[in-house]
Amino acid sequence: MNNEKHGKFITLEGIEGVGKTSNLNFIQGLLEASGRDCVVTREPGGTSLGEALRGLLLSHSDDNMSADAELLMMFAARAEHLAKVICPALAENRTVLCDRFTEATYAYQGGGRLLDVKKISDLETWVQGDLRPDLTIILDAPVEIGRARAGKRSAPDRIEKEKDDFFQRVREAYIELANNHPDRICLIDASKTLPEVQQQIREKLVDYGVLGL
Ligand code: Z5A
Repeated sequence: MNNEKHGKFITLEGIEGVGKTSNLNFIQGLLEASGRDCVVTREPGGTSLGEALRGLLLSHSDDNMSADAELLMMFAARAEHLAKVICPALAENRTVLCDRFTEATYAYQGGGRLLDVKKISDLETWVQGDLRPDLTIILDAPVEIGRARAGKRSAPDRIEKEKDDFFQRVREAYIELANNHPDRICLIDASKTLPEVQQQIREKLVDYGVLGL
């Protein structure tokens, strides 16, 4: 893969219900006001093949899907997303704002499903080469807060139906990722009110050089 990139690649992560969707438009607004041309996308998804895979991954049509099949489908969707959307946009100097990316695989398939992290890092290298997000914002909140917020909406999908201990491991894996890569991954306290969360996000975008002061 040709990983020559010019635009900024920003990803938003966290357990369900922490506020990724609520904050995506806010971040897009800040970036566009600063003159960046944004592409907003999501994983799994972002292409017609990726959205079809998302449907298979999240629906209850195959509740007993093996963890390896789930992992490979996440990366199949990602390979298509990189080839058709992310890499072309970065090459055109656009800013890509993506709702979840590979850190979700480390958190959910590694932390949640307890898959060998080496399988994930091998696929990451194969599919992405040396491309990594310039900044990953992890919205962090206790599992009970995320689940209570998410629970106010629709019926749980195939992954959302997992138990609290699964999401506790997902949360811990996200915290570990932030601790291991402070140069490109930051944690936000998403248990606060929405305006307080957005203030923290604004500060991090400045700290990481995405926004001017
Ligand atoms: N997945 C995976 O396993 N491996 C991978 O590699 C990838 C993904 C890429 C995709 O779901 C699923 O795929 C996900 C991980 C897995 N499964 N799970 N769980 P998704 O990302 O599309 O959906 P989600 O994680 O389930 O997100 P969500 O439930 O839509 O949550 P959210 O976007 O973070 O939350 P929200 O919709 O913005 O907010 C939820 C509610 O809380 C809403 O009513 C808001 O008004 C409210 N809210 C938000 N912020 C606040 C604050 N600060 N205070 C009070 N209330 C708030």
